[in-house]
Amino acid sequence: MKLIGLDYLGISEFFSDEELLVQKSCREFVEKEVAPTIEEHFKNGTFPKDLIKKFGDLGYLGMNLPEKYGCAGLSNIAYGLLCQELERGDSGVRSFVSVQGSLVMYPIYAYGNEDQKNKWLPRLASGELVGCFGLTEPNFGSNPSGMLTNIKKTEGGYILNGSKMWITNGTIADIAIVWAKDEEGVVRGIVVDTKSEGFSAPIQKGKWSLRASITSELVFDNVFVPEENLLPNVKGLKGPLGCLNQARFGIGWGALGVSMELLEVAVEYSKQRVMFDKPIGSFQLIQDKLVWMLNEITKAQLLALHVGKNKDDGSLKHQQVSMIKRNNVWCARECAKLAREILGANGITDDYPIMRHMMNIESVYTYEGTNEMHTLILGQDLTDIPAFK
Ligand code: TGC
Ligand code: FAD
Repeated sequence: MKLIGLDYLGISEFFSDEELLVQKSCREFVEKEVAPTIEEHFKNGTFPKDLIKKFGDLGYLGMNLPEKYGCAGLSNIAYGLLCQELERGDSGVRSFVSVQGSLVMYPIYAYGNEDQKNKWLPRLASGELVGCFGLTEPNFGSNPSGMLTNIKKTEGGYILNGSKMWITNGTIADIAIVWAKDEEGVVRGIVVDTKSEGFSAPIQKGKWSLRASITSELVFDNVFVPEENLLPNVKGLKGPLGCLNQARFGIGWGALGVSMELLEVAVEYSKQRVMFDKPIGSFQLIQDKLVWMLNEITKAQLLALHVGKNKDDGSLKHQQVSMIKRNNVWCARECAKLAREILGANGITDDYPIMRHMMNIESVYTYEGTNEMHTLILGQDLTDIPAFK
């Protein structure tokens, strides 16, 4: 089997047949189930909820987690290719799968006890339950260590107070993984049943980006959380940051899917569109843009492949994840501008996916650590000097 789509350097041989099969079947799934309705969902600001059960049936939710919890147990590279194909469809669709698998199932898997894993993972894997991940607060985005959301011990559990902002899937979630400080000021992770008294999740409106994705505020007004919902096996900010490594990895691959589609659309258009009696693809200035995209996408592919190999063999450093997230989302953002230029006026219409991807990628550039945060993480790794403050 071979990679579908751009493979300029012939890297198919570095993927297993199982991984290539994931790519192929997800490509077909996106063409059949996502592409026909995504523009309408984007315009209406709705998430295609009918996909949730289908994701579950196909093993897309927590794909790289073990089979014993109802997951597919596939490699991290397979998960990366899944994200690539889903995001080619739409960043909002990939976001749903990222949040569910990397930010909700992963912390239960990595920091939960056996009872918690058995209680929640199989139902999250099947799509019966939807989860969300609450880290960001209105005044603490890039710097989550300042969070004000807190838990206080009470009989049989904890009382949760505070609020979270910009939370993907918040309004439709059955459970929320919430990061809050305990009475000693230590960050802890808790699983909050969204039907609890005092919990609300109003939808955030007015987005021009990631419109086919639900984004919400989470408000906790004296919410009681039972003792058994505290994730016992992690304390401190490394808990949520450890989850972000999983999601940032998937985003790095997802952004590749966007870049690849943008290049394909731009190449096709440049061969068809005639100006000054010639296809615009015959002009050197157009070819320069296409080759820039080809070059950067190919480098981004190699980065994704190698970071994926490191993740699969257990040698991955979180700074390497910052590199793939930073580079590959930047690449997609630049490709969106170039593809839009090549299509001229047609580039701004919904006849092509360019503006939707361009608007989506603005969120992707900011969430899961802004481009600047990842620059500083890498800068610290090089110099041993943190430059955040
Ligand atoms: P710092 O002192 O550096 O670290 C605190 C502790 O955490 C450890 N650590 C990590 N552990 C695992 N993975 C990582 N990536 C880690 N980075 C740091 C560190 O070793 C330390 O451990 P210990 O044992 O010494 O306690 O923490 P800091 O407060 O200085 O923060 C560093 C900074 C700025 C890099 C971090 O806060 C950061 O990454 N900020 C960006 C925030 C962010 O990415 N938010 C994302 C919210 S979720 C989201 O956007 C979901 S979008 C969902 C969708 O796809 O729709
Ligand atoms: P700020 O931190 O206010 O940053 C503003 C600007 O200042 C940025 O350019 C930033 O890079 C820059 N900046 C900040 N500090 C520094 C510095 N030290 N040096 C240089 N520049 C700096 N969060 C969740 O917890 N869960 C979710 O599910 C989730 N989903 C999201 C979905 C969407 C659609 C969006 C847009 C966001 C989502 N987020 C989520 C929040 C996201 O993680 C934050 O938006 C992100 O971490 C940045 O925080 P901020 O928006 O408050 O920006």
